[in-house]
Amino acid sequence: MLPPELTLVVAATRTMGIGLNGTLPWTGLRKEMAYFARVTKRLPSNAQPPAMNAVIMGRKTWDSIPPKFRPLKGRLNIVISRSHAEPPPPRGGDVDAETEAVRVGSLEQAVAYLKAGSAARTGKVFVIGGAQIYRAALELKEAKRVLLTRVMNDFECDTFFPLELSETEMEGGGGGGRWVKRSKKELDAWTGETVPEGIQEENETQYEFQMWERVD
Ligand code: FOL
Repeated sequence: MLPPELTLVVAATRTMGIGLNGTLPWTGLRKEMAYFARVTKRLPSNAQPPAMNAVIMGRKTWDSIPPKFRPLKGRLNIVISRSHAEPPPPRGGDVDAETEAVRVGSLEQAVAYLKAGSAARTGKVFVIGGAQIYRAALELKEAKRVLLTRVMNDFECDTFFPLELSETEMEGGGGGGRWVKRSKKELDAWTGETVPEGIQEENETQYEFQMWERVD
């Protein structure tokens, strides 16, 4: 398999806040969470079951997911923690993705694990956080895209997405490269969905679904 493209999925405030005290800064964005679940599950058009998309996350993000939703169903869950220095057994080994997560020691190991598996078994590959894992992903050329839910309200945050994505100053940090916002049509085409356009409101919180891509 070729090195998989990585798509970062994140909901962030205007100051790129993503977390507070080990959890999301807001509650009750149910449709936003449903969007996350649908988009990360939906296979690309060139794949079919039993292929699954993969979600790569850090151990703290894994811990933040309510146990009843863990592992995220219908997706191959890969969890990164430094205490897992040993590479995992190859795919087709003893890992039951329906009941548990694959554990690896680094983002590079997660990517290597997917590369070693058969291409027929993996669809899209998503990086779902948190900040440390996003930062590592943004250092890699394979990180091509960010599905950003821009939350318009201010929430107290202690964890931030390590890349500036602002409509005015388009030079981002985090591993270099130039990031451009794609159109709603391009977002629909990539996700395979008709994504609601414009400002959404839920639980007195406003947000917008966006897609950004790195242009080299
Ligand atoms: N990206 C976006 N757009 N929104 C998020 O809330 C988000 N959250 C994370 C990463 N990227 C995101 C990390 N945090 C669940 C909980 C926390 C979490 C990620 C996922 C979770 O429980 N997901 C279930 C949905 C269950 C439900 O329907 O409420 C899932 O099946 O995906």
